[in-house]
Amino acid sequence: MTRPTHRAPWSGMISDAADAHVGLFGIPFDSAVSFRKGAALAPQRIRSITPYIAPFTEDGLSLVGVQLRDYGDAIDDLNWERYFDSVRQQALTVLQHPLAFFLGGDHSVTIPLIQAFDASRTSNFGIVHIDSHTDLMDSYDGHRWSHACTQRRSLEAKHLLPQHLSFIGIRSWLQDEIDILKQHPEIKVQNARTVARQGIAATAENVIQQLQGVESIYLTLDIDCLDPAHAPGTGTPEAGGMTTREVLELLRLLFAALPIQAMDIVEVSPSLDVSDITSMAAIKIIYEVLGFRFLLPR
Ligand SMILES: [Mn+2]
Repeated sequence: MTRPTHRAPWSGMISDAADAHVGLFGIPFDSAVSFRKGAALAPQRIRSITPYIAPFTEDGLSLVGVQLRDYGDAIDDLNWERYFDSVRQQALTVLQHPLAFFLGGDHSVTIPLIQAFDASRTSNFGIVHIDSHTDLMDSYDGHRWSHACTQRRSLEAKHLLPQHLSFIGIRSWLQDEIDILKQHPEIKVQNARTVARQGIAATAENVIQQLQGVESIYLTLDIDCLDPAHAPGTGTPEAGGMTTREVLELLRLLFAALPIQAMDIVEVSPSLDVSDITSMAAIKIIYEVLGFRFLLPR
């Protein structure tokens, strides 16, 4: 009996090439959550499942030619500021690949990642934030780097204009978030109900129109954008979310039309998961995204 050749991390797509298609980096950090932990376990859990996933997209396109360089995980540091600083530094290397892919961790890890993205830009960039929350708090639980503050920190980035910030799937609010959006009506929010009523194609088209002309985009996907039925393993599940099918269709349309150069998936919490449903959803999304980015015409 021969073992399948993909029985290796990332289904054998691993490459040490400096110019590999994808640079991947894990940030196993969940000290910024407001409710339930476990997201720090996601990068290793996800990696450990990948040898059992065949390297094909759902359309049957082979991912064997896609080269993925895995930079491993950020090293623990009890000093939060120093930790985020080292994440920022390492992200600069990962961002040199055509697609940088980051695995959280809770959503606070997107703060240093977007700061690194900003630092490596010479022109304005856009952000697509797919989540049940806007994460627009100035501070939360007494901290400016909470996972509830991610996009508020992005608004401080040098190359991000508020009109280039796009939210999809929102269905939970805090008062300060509503207030900052009143100050910045140019920030676009398509909440979960809007998405359900108008459909995925219209949702994607609105984002594509909004980000027209922007030269690069960072897409952050909080797994709690999915309905808890599709992603039970997450710290702050919110009922009424998108299906995995809908998110895959949304990403397909966005990747086909927009210059997305970096993406993260955050808030997958293996210790809260059921039968790895949530980790498996993340892997499905990652593999399909590799196909959208490198195997489909743009
Ligand atoms: Mn979030």
